[in-house]
Amino acid sequence: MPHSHSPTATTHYRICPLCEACCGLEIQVDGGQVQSIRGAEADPFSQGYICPKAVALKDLHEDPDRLRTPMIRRGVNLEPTTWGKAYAEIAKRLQPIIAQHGRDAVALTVGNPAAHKMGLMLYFAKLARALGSKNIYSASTLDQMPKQLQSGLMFGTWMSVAVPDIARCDFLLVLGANPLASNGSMWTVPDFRGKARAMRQRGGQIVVIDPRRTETAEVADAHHFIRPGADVYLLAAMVQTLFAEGLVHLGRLAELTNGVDELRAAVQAYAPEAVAERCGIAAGTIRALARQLAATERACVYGRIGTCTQTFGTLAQWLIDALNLLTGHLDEPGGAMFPKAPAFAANTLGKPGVGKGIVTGRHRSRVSGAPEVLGELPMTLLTEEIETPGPGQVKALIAVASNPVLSAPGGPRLAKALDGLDFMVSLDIYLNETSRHADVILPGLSPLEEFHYDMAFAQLSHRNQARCSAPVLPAPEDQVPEWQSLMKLVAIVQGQPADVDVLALDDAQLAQDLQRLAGDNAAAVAAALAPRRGPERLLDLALRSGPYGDGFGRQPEGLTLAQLQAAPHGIDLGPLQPRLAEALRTPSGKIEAAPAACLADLPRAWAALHDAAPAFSLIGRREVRSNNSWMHNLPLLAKGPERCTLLMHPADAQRVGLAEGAPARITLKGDRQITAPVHLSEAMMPGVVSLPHGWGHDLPGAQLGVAALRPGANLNAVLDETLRDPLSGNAVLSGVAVQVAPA
Ligand SMILES: Nc1nc2c(c(=O)[nH]1)N[C@H]1C(S)=C(S)[C@@H](COP(=O)(O)OP(=O)(O)OC[C@H]3O[C@@H](n4cnc5c(=O)[nH]c(N)nc54)[C@H](O)[C@@H]3O)O[C@H]1N2
Ligand SMILES: Nc1nc2c(c(=O)[nH]1)N[C@H]1C(S)=C(S)[C@@H](COP(=O)(O)OP(=O)(O)OC[C@H]3O[C@@H](n4cnc5c(=O)[nH]c(N)nc54)[C@H](O)[C@@H]3O)O[C@H]1N2
Ligand code: SF4
Ligand SMILES: [Mo]
Repeated sequence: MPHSHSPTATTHYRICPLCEACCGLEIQVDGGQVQSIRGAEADPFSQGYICPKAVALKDLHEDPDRLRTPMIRRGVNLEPTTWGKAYAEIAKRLQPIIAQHGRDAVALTVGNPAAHKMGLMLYFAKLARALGSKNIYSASTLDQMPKQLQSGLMFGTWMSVAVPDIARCDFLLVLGANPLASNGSMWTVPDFRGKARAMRQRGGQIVVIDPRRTETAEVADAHHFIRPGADVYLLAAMVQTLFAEGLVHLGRLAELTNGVDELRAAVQAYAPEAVAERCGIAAGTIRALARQLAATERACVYGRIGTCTQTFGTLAQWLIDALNLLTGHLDEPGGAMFPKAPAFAANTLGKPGVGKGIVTGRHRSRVSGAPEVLGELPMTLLTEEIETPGPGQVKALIAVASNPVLSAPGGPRLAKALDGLDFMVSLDIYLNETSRHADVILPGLSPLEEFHYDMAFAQLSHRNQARCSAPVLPAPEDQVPEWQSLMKLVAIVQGQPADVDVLALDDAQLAQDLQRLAGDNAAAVAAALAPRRGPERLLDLALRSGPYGDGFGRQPEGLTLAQLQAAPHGIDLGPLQPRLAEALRTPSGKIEAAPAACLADLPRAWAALHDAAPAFSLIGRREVRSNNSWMHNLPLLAKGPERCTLLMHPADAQRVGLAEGAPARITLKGDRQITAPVHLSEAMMPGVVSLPHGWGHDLPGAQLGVAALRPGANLNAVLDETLRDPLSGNAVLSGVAVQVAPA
């Protein structure tokens, strides 16, 4: 229903691209201007829920600092230029580097917004393939790579991620996640607060394990502090308890599971008494949690970024799903279930129930020898690959929607390394902390100007669904969509001239792909997809050949993009269904309860069990009005109290001589230090301090007028880029030992 009084106003429905909740928005436009943004009540998935970030889409669209033309370096300055000149410069500079130093000399990074823009996601993959460099880096190794690796090892694909079926769950154990602030992650669940309330109203319980008594803990039934990085011990002791007390019950999955005996043997020494001190949780509490999980018919363990960004990240993810499996809660209503996405899900393709599984370590990083995981190397190793001379040294970088100067540990060292590159391109909508190092910046469209479909999050949804959005506003005629810029880069790294016709190239690539996928039917399929192009065409192909699709006529009632576009609020595909027998893609056709890589890594945790506690452990946090490193330039979100503060327990503060509001110096070692104001909080576990990431907008050369007014401190200027989970390559961002003193 239109809310505006203006007769010329139009109403548009748009999925919010700002976080993983994927809320449906209702946007009123008049005279080419956004008049209002509110939750779309009729959206079957989000039912009207939104948070303040969605309203700030207007600020983002109108932000005068948002780039609308390419930028090119002239001396120390970046200046506006034409698209033609920008592409020509890239070809002129990049092609000789590849010719002289080889493909590995060009590195790619891709950041978080690419998960929310299908043009970026699909065409970044094409660029990586065309370039053929080993130096591919992404935000995944600052985030969820342990979850993806564990899911791949146990269930066979990198996106076979089990998510809580909250609508039917009666006991939810949450570790290292704060969905009340983050709105959920690796679990697309708009309005967590409402769903948690509904769950508790019908008698369900939520228990939170976190070194901070978070906003989520406040709405839960119980909260237990845990010493940072100790989740592996808590989880192993819970698994041990299940075995020791005869509480293991796999149910119908028993005959579909390998490795239960190996799992039992592996955790045998992890009695709750052995780990209680390291966890900061009493042995009796650990046992009680295991018993409650086993005794509740519909229950689920959910762990998120706090359990990933630590040195035992993959082990923790493994034990989380081991608990779900051993208590009969995997693939069961109310437990941890596998969404069935309408498009792009590897666990809906090919032969059901068996597959190639996943492999890692097909190559290693040149300097530190870290294994490739999901085709990537750890983000924290990019700096040394730029700094270290020799064959294979990184000489050029293409950064796509990625701001590692703020978002990766050791940011200032990376910034210095970027200045040593021969050439750098950023695809970014701002001239910011990272793109200021580029020789060419190619901007993208505003989200309101683009077609949208959530490739990744439909695979992680608490309910099966298909939704897409048309552009709300027309794209300016002189701007190029990002998929076309990426296609241009594909051509350039293949040695083609900068003025190549990217639309023709896209057509040619599709024809090749269809030949492979559809054989004799390739021409008919291509005709059925016409006249769509680019990402929309690939989406139509994926939907129609997907599990609900029309199969290009084989299932005439099935889904097509045209059908989806005719449903303004999308299509509800119902509650999650048990589907693991069909969804498995492991070579054995079984759930691997004890992956060899995890078994081999577990002794490392045992060896560290008695490591001394540091004076202070530094952890991160998220707040509703902030989003990683790039939404601090939007006035609506930037106003209000200072957000980049160091939370500290009052007793700790008193001990080191800090009072509310006083500047604290946080030191890793030597001159690795930052300063942030203290905010006293009883919600902090003593010995643990918390600072949000993504701040530090005071670097010269950036063009962020609003953010620069209150820059905050860069947490990643102090964190240690040498710490990572050896299995997944994920950075350690939590529980890092620091000193805190008055500044
Ligand atoms: N210490 C610490 N560090 C962390 C984390 C933490 O918890 N603690 N969290 C980590 C996590 S989970 C993540 S995902 C990463 C995120 O880190 P990044 O992957 O670097 O992502 P953002 O910080 O969101 O920065 C996004 C960049 O993309 C640009 N951008 C925004 N929209 C668009 C667009 O539409 N097109 C293009 N081309 N560019 C766009 C922005 O201007 C910005 O430069 O940070 C990680 N860093
Ligand atoms: N408003 C807002 N929303 C966001 C983002 C944002 O920046 N702002 N970022 C988005 C992104 S990219 C992501 S990946 C998601 C992340 O979504 P979440 O995983 O929900 O992230 P956080 O809110 O940081 O919650 C992580 C929690 O882990 C706790 N923690 C830290 N160390 C440990 C530990 O060792 N053990 C345990 N058990 N807990 C620990 C922290 O105290 C914190 O409460 O959020 C997304 N949503
Ligand atoms: S919760 Fe996330 S998806 Fe929903 S409105 Fe807020 S930012 Fe957008
Ligand atoms: Mo993330």
